[in-house]
Amino acid sequence: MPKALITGITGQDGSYLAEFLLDQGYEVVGMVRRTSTVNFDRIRQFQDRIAVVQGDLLDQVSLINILHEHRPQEVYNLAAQSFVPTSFEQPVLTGEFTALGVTRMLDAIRTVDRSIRFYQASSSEMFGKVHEVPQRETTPFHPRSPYGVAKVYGHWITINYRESYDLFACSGILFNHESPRRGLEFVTRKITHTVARIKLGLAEELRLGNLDARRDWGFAPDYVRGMWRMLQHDRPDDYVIATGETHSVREFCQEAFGHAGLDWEKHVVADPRYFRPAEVDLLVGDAGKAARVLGWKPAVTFRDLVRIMVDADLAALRQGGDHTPRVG
Ligand code: NAP
Ligand code: G4F
Repeated sequence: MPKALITGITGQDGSYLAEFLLDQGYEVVGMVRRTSTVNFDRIRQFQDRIAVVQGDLLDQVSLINILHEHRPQEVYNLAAQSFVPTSFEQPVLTGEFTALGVTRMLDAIRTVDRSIRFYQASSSEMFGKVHEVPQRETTPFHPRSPYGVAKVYGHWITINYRESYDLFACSGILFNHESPRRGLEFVTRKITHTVARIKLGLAEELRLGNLDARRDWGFAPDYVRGMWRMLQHDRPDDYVIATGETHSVREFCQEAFGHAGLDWEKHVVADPRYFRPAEVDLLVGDAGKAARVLGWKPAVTFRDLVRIMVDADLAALRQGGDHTPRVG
């Protein structure tokens, strides 16, 4: 039975990846950091089928100990401070988690077992102020936030360890991917969750920032398949994973409110608090290399993604009531 270690297992992608790997017959070890109350909402349904271990990307000893004790063949490094606005408020901490955390894990692998295959969760935020459209593996980076800068570091240190120590290390440049498990502060989930609350009479307005920003939005379960395929190939390499379609935040609103039978213009309010010091205006990826080499293709379209998310938020609110933590 192959064994995989996932950092960031309590996040959106970590939870889908763990389910996918369990279905493939893997033994899954999930690394979680210590918190005063447990935060296992996304992994509760399969928690008894995985090993949960404590570790932190800030603490290299914990990473070395986990690798020694559990001996995984594959490591998926998904843990990060992943919210772009927070990276402007906490740039140093973001660098510690999202940039140096990658080096800590790579060096732990170099020390403990160089045969481990390593996946780094890189991001389309690295393209930032884009130099070409669509963006592909060879497009130059121009990050626009401390988060984007930290991810560029993570990407290059992954390549550096591959070239220096012959590690099987891959960097997956994933464009935005969403799901009903997306954190509530990210724009897609903020929209679908508020649409559901408005529909059920629990809210009246949705306050948003830049409606003109365009993103290439895919479905997270499709994207974790891409991560796995990278580590099954016979050579380590870097791949863009994207749908090839781009839509504005405004279009996402239109689709989400429309699906619930609501008029978005009656509810969406512009709020300068949600604008960023520097914006990424347009992202659209070319996943041609992943299609050719890995046979990867997305299954869920933009329209279906919005519907899946709105329907899930409506169902959850109808079933469980409104326990929404107030964000932002
Ligand atoms: P997410 O939901 O924010 O999850 C982040 C995970 O990282 C959580 O499990 C969090 O644990 C963990 N974490 C944060 N700091 C840590 C630390 N110091 N030590 C150990 N664990 C730590 O993110 P996601 O959307 O699943 O994304 C997964 C990865 O892909 C991230 O690296 C993200 O930057 C990258 N990425 C995401 C997208 C996207 O569109 N989703 C696109 C490109 C790249 P807690 O539960 O304790 O907070
Ligand atoms: O949903 P967002 O916060 O995602 P963003 O910044 O694109 O980052 C996400 O995708 C990256 C991949 O490209 C990941 F690496 C990263 O970890 C994260 O998962 O914002 C999307 C767009 C932005 O242009 C933002 O300015 O939506 C715009 N927006 C407009 N109003 C808003 C809001 N974003 C948020 N979060 N909240 C708003 O009220």
